[in-house]
Amino acid sequence: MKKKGKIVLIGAGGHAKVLINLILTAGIYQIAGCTDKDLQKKFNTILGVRIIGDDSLLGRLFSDGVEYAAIAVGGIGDNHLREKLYERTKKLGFKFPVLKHPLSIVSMNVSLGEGIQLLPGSIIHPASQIGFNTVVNTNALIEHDCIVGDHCSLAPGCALMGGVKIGKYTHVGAEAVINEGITVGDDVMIGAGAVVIRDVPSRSKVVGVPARPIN
Ligand code: JB3
Repeated sequence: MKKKGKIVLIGAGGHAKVLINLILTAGIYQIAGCTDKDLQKKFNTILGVRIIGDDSLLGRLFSDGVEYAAIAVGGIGDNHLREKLYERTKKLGFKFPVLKHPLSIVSMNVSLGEGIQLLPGSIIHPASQIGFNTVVNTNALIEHDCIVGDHCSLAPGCALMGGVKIGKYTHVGAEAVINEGITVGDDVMIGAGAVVIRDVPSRSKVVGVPARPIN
């Protein structure tokens, strides 16, 4: 049997638990441990996985044969942190595999960037493209012909209808719905439960039904 590659998770909070569950359920990698910037957590375990120290250990881990990494910081409200961790870790040589829970569905002609995380119940329909390091959380739906940028987070239960376009770093809140053909810019925050019926400009926040801008 082929030996499983080793993966390190960067971050050891709630999102890390969800990823540990995904990786162990899929049986795809051996988890080498989690790093966390909070050194008080060092040597604790989460779901049986050891928190080995902070990110200064990553270079040594790579030299010791840990080839893969996953950004396990959820980044709610700050997807730039996910980007920073991704870029820094990539420079050390790590690869970021697509992490797909066995209960996530990826249809035909879908393009997935590296480091995408597909949590249980998420569905991506045909001809959609998802940029790298994006989280498609539990039960999120991406309909046909959508384009989602890099470093986005799509929260549980949100739905992007056909042909929606989303820029980089954007957060789509839980259970939010974005109607067919809408374009959402970069670095946008869409509140939980919002229903987006008009295009949303970059660096804005919208909430409510129908979704309206707030400061
Ligand atoms: O809403 C859902 C379903 N999930 C949320 C997820 C997407 O985002 C979840 O409920 C949380 O809101 C959030 O999960 P996350 O990011 O795991 O949050 P938290 O439980 O607060 O844990 C973040 C961990 O990352 C903390 O232990 C931080 O110390 C750690 N951290 C922050 N910056 C870092 C860094 N760890 C490392 N290694 N490096 C950093 O730079």
